[in-house]
Amino acid sequence: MKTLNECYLYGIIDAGYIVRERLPTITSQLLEGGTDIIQLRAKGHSPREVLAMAIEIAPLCRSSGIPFILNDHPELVREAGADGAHVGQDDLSISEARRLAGPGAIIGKSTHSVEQAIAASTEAPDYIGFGPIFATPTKPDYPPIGTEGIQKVHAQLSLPIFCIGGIKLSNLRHVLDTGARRVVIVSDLLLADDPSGRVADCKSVLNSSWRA
Ligand code: TZP
Ligand code: MG
Repeated sequence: MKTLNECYLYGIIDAGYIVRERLPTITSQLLEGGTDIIQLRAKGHSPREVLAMAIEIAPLCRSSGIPFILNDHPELVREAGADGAHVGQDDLSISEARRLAGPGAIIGKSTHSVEQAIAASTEAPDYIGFGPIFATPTKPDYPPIGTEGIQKVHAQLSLPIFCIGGIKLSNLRHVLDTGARRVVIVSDLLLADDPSGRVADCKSVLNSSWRA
């Protein structure tokens, strides 16, 4: 399986954007395009529904050698055949999520400011999300934090940092120029006419960018 260090494009399958029946298709499209890591984010769905969705996605990621992360629900990681869980600021602690997800699971955490990112790093997550960089309909209640903090978090922290929120093919180069190395992209991949092609285009921008 790809290590987190090798992951630059993180695709989230947000169930709010996808009709249920298309979950396996969109997963395959993201994988085909070259997404490095995938998360299932199904807000408002019951644990049973999340598990059922995850069980469809996990084997596809597994056979591509790509880590598969559940948003919330560390307790379902093993049963779903997932590789880890992602927790928010108001969710379980990293250590509690690790305990529930089991040995070797990847645990990531959302952060919404430089201060939160530094605080989160003391809990030793495997990676952090940092954003929303720009306003986004995918997470409408969170004020955008802009690109100013990006260089600072990268200077202060050595764990993988995925910038997130309103990032698209059209602004990806700009975000990388402000210091981002790794990104999460949700709606721009899921809503593209050709999700696999959009992933591939984003990957080539990421691959062509200079990295410290
Ligand atoms: N956390 C911060 S912004 C965000 C999440 C889950 C949503 C990002 O979605 P999009 O569509 O790429 O802006
Ligand atoms: Mg959460």
